Amino acid sequence: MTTTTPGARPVGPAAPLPSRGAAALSGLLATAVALGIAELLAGVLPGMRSLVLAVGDAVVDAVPGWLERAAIATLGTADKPVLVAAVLVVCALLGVAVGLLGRRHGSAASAGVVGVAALGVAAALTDVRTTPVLAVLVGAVGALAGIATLTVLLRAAPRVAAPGGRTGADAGPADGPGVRRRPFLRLVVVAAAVATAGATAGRWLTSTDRVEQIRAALRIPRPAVPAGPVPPEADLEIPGLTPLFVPNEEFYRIDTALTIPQVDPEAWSLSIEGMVDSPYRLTYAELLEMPHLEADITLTCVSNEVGGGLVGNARWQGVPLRTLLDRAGLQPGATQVLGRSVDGFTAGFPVLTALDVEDAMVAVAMNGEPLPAVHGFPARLVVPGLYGYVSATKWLSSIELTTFEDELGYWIPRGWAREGPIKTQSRIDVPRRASTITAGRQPIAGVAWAPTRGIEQVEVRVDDGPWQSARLAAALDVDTWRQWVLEWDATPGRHTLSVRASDGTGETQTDQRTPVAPDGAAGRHTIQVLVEPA
Ligand SMILES: Nc1nc2c(c(=O)[nH]1)N[C@H]1C(S)=C(S)[C@@H](COP(=O)(O)O)O[C@H]1N2
Ligand SMILES: [Mo]
Repeated sequence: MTTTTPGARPVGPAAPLPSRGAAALSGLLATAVALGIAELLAGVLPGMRSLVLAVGDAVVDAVPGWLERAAIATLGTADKPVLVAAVLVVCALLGVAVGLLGRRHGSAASAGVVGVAALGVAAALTDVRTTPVLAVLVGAVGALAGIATLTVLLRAAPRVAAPGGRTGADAGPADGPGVRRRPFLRLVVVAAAVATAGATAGRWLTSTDRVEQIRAALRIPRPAVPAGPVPPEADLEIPGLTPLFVPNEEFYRIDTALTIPQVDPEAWSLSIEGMVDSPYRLTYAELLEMPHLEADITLTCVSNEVGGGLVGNARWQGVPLRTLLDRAGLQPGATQVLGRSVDGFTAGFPVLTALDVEDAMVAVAMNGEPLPAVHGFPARLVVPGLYGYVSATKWLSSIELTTFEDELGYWIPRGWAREGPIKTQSRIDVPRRASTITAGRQPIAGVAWAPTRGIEQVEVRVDDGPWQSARLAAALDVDTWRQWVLEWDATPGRHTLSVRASDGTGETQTDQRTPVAPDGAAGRHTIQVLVEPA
């Protein structure tokens, strides 16, 4: 037998091997050093991303649509940290395996380290933000650092006699307690420090601070076409009722991005391309200089359950989509407008909608400030009347004119409908579901939305009673949700409250419940409350 363990001492058969614990720890640290170095390089090099995040993104991309939906449903927005943690745990386990392998088979262990790095590189190569040469380079440097760490640690690791080897006083190089631990432990501390420092520095270098500073210093020009004034009767200001405009910090967030894309507006541009006569590019400065439109638009997610919180209303400002399309000159065959994000996400909707829906825009501001990073800085699409998954591309990098035969948006092959018009919906905010309130006069209040059609009527039913018309807050716009309230004389006992809205076409929400997939939940929000005697 020839010993190929990295750092194996030149001894004969059944030579003492690094102890299992020390070998496992060595492998773990070798992997950590490899990842730490890769993180550091990813932070320093433009055109390079974290290999860990690249693997996470690749997992998101690869899992079937139903699993992705289930993950979002059970974990909510915690799905992202959970995924990153899972990738790290798998790396740690692979590291331990490599370390144990290294006890006897050094070159196989080195190959294992290369394999772990190669997984990261393969994932990075599928990422549009990564320069391929850099990914390979970073993977190679990380792997070399990992192999070096493994070799040095295993060489210094405390040893035990190999099974079947010599034991007792005769055991030779097998270590007595405490004999060779100290140099090994010193190296362990060094390796852990290198890994931690690399990862921390890398993360810090890619941190949000820089783009956030640029964003904070921006001034968005006044819109050429401002939104109308907000009449005081448009917000009923009932405690517990969602405000007419949801503050940016509270606005729901849905996207596939593991980490929020940090886009430097100076380096960014938007291209209008595909089936157009004259494709062109706009810089951020050019986009700001064009005449802007301001509009109050309610945005919602197709994954919003009846009564759910994946809906919000904001004042958006940007360049009308029609202006941008007109300038490019649409070719007759073009039927789809496909927005593409800097991270590769896509969402598409019919050209007819783009031309018909007046307030569809490339937005640069949300509620009076530059788009927050999570909501798509520097620019995103907002199209009234369409669920976000087919329209509201954040971190927009291109608008491509194409057809539904040639290309489909990100979510369509994952089990969602090709077209996603928003269904008329209403939600009870007050009283809260399953809450206890006191008998007497109590408001039942909430919001209702049917973007592009408007809300004409909202009715509330208590138990099996008649449908009663709620009082509607003043309408801002057909694209904006409306608050509503019904004063209720609550009597002691358990009660069931239901709501239904009718849109501007006169159509009333169905009571037939459908799940969110494939084209959005239908059905009426119904809650139970307990009324206690006053
Ligand atoms: N780049 C990118 N844009 C995206 C998404 C995404 O995953 N990536 N998700 C879409 C979906 S499904 C919705 S509902 C809206 C949500 O926008 P918000 O996070 O600003 O509320 O963004 C849309 N735009
Ligand atoms: Mo969505």
